[in-house]
Amino acid sequence: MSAPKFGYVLLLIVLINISNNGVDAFHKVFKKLQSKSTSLESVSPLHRTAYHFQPPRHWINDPNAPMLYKGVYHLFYQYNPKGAVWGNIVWAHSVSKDLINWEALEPAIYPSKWFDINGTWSGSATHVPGKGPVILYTGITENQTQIQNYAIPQDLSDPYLKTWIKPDDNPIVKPDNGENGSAFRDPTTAWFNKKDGYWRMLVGSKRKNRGIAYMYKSRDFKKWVKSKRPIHSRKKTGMWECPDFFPVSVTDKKNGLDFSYDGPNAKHVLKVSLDLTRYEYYTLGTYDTKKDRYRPDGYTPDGWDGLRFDYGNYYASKTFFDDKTNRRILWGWANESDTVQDDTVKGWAGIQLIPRTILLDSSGKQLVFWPIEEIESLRGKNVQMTNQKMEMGQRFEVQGITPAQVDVDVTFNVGNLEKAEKFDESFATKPLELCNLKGSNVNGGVGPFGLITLATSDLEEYTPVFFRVFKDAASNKPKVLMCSDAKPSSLKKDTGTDAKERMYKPSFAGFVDVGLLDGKISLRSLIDHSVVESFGAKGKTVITSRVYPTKAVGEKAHLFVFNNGSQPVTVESLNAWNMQKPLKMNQGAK
Ligand code: DQQ
Repeated sequence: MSAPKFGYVLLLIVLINISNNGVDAFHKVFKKLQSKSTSLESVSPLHRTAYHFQPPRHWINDPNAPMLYKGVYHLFYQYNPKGAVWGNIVWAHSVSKDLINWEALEPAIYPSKWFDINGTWSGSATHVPGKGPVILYTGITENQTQIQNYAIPQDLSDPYLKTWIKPDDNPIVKPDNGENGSAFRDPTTAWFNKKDGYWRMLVGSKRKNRGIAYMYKSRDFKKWVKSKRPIHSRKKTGMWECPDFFPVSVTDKKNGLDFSYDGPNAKHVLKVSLDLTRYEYYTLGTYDTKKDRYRPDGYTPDGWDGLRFDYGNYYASKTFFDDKTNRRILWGWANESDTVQDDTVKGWAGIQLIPRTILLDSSGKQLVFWPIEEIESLRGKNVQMTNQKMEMGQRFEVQGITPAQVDVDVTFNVGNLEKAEKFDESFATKPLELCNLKGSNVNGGVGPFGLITLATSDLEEYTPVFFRVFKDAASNKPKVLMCSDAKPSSLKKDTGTDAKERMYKPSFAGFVDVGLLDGKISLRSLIDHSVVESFGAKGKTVITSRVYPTKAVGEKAHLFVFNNGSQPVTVESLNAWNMQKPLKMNQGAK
């Protein structure tokens, strides 16, 4: 092959490799659409979620500065008040007493000063003793430089923190000569180091193609100085957006830890959101507070193949510590995978996924995630299934509920694993390729088995979420693959003209680290019209899909359990609940 041709093929491969999960590298700007407002009356209810966090209309992206203050939960989010695509971004602000019902307040932060006139982008909140909560956020300046600013509440006695002030001594951090002013954003919550009396926080960035989280230190939370070393960086990962850095307990299997925890029995988590792939990954490691160094444990890849909070449509996530219930709670954004044209027609785009608690898994090598228990207060009518044996090719319908809006939790028993297929090691870091090769209809030994969600009765449309079990000679353990496959989810014709504006119907996948010694594996899915959030093996592997069925809609949607493996699989127990709508979901948001 001649050199230029080879170069072209290489470029193509690179482009294919960095093809993202439905959103463009950074948010695509649709100039003509960004201020095309939708009146409340013309917002389309089709595919709108019932119990996920959404404003009544228009575009949302990253969750910002989640926190608990005087008994009130706060969630800010990147919001376009004028249209259903990214643009005109402000910090919308909502409050809640139960993380279920949300009241919209006035936007807390919006472009108005030289230091944020071209954008008020993502950031975090820190409780600073004596000052109350302080927000750090990215401002885009008059000359399009990304800098870090702070904002403080006007009235600390107001639990709703309605009004925020952006003092004139902003910014607190500007990019220096070595830093890239167009890739320098999303400050984390700060943590306090008692040993030296300094606060520290991180800012996401890149140098060439190396992802970087720079660290800054401050005594008074105003004057911030760059640390000699970034907390971490990684070649070939591109821009690191929305970093998050927090401790988890090794011994306490119930409670989370505060950001500033500096005691025994803790590991640290560094999560970054990769602008190039629009996936996130995290490492677990040791943070030496004296030397101020973070070292990943090295059990899992530090890069594109790393562990994920969620292997599906999940981005720009952020945690906070709830000191009332001692939980570390995670928020994450799911963009639409519908066409941009249809987003504008329906008048809304983006949801926040159900908040999840984070704990360290008993293996110490990964995290586990579980929907916050408050969500169970929305459970209504319940139906059950027990001891239902499924031979190869059988499926059973879960009847008596409205499957477009349910919480379903099932435990399967796969019996022995003799028939499990041999695992091909070349797929060890490629769960997605394996899933694409062996979908829900490709018969196997043990599996595929799982749930068929948002389906028509004849499976013209359906979104299967399933497991497939292999025998792994290398580890002598079962290798369990989990997939959530949107490919058959919709008959909708794609109207997108440009590939980036097309409807996106991907398969998502991750491995599940379970021994299956008792033959059991659980799967819980939160199904809400256009979203399926699935938790495998009690939250060891989580996958979120966005789907847009044309027929499997509302009352017409069905839910099944199925088995397409030659080994019979038993539904040991299944519970499904209709989910109610919260009473308040941001009515009146601007
Ligand atoms: N979204 C924000 C940025 C962030 C990106 C802008 C991640 O601050 O890097 O809306 O989705």
